[in-house]
Amino acid sequence: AFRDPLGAPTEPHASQLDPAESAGRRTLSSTPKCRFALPAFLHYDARGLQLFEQITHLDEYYLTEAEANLLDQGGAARALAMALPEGALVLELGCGSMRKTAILLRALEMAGRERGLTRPFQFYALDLDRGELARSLTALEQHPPRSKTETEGNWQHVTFHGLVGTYDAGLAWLARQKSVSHKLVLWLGSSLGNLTRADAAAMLTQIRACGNANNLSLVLGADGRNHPKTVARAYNDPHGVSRAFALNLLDHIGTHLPGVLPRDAFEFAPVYNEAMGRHEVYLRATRGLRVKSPAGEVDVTLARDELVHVEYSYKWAMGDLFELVSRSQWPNGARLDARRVGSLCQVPGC
Ligand code: AVI
Repeated sequence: AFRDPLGAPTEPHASQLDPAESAGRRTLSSTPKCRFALPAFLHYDARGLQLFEQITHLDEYYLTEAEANLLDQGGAARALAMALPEGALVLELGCGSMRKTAILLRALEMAGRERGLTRPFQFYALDLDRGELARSLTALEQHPPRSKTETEGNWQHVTFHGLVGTYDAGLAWLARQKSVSHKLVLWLGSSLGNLTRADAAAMLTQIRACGNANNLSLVLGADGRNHPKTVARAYNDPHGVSRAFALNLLDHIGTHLPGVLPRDAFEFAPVYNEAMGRHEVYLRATRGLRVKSPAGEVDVTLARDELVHVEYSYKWAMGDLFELVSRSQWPNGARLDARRVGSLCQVPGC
C-alpha cells in the first residue's frame, strides 16, 4: 500500500515543528518533506467509520452541521424532492451514517405523498464496510417521517438498498443502470476534499459519464476556505477523536499485516496548509523503524521523526468549485445552480 515519493516537487516543502508545541501534542506548521503515503481509504474500517461518526458530532468539526442546515433549514432537500422525477435512483457515495441523507430521504418521502407519486424513489447507499452499512440502513429504515395524524409512519415512497464497494465500483454499477427515470448522485460531507484537485476533477468526470445531460444530477458538498484556525481545530480537536481516527489507520493495517506498522511507533501530526488550501495529516515515526511486509514487496526504513502522509482535506473557494465542475465535462454552458449559502453546491441535470 505504500507509494513513494509522495507529491509533486512543486509543492512547498518546509519541515518545521510548531514552536508553540507542548509535550505530547506536536503539530506541524507547514507542508513537510515526506517520502511515503498511505491511501486515505484505509481510515475506514468499522472502527474508523465509528470514529469519523464521532467527529461529525463534535462542535469543532463544523462541516456536518453546516451541510445539514443547508439541506434542512436552507430548503435544499425539499427543493430537490419536489423536482426529482418519480422512480429516480438516488446513489450516495461513501454514505457513512447517513444523518444528513436522512433529511433528503424524509423530504423525498413527504414529497412523494404530497405529489401523489406512484413509483418510489430508489435509494442506494454505497460504503466500504458491510456491517456498518447494514446498521446505518436499518436505523434509517426504522425512522420514517410521520405526518401529524400518524402515530407510526412508514416509507411508501423510498426503497432502501446497500452497495458495498469503492467509488469506482459504485459508479461502474450506476453507469449500467439504464432503465431508471433519473439518477441523482449524492456526494456529501466534503468527501471530495479527500481527493487532490486533479483527482476531484477526474471523479466528477467519472460521475458525469454515468448518465446523460437529461437524466443525471449531482449534489456535491464541499467545504469552503475557512479561517485556518477554524480548520485546524476541526481536524485536531481537544477531545482527541481526530487523533484516534488518524491512528486507527495503523490498527486497521495491523489486522491484515500484524506488526508491520506498530501504532506505538507513530504519533499524530496534522497541519493546515493555507497556501494549498488543504488540511494535511501525517503520522510521525517516534523511533527509527524498518517497515517490511511479509511478502517483502515493501521494505523501507523510516528514520525517527520521519512522516507518513495519510490524508488531505482540500478546501474549495467557490470560484474554483465552479471551474472544477465546468472542467469536468459537465456540458458546456452547464446550468450550474449553485446555492451560495455556505458550502452546498447543487448541480442539477444540465
Ligand atoms: C470524510 N472526510 C470528508 C473527512 C474530512 O473532513 O476530510 C475525514 C476527516 N478526517 C479528519 N476529520 C474528518
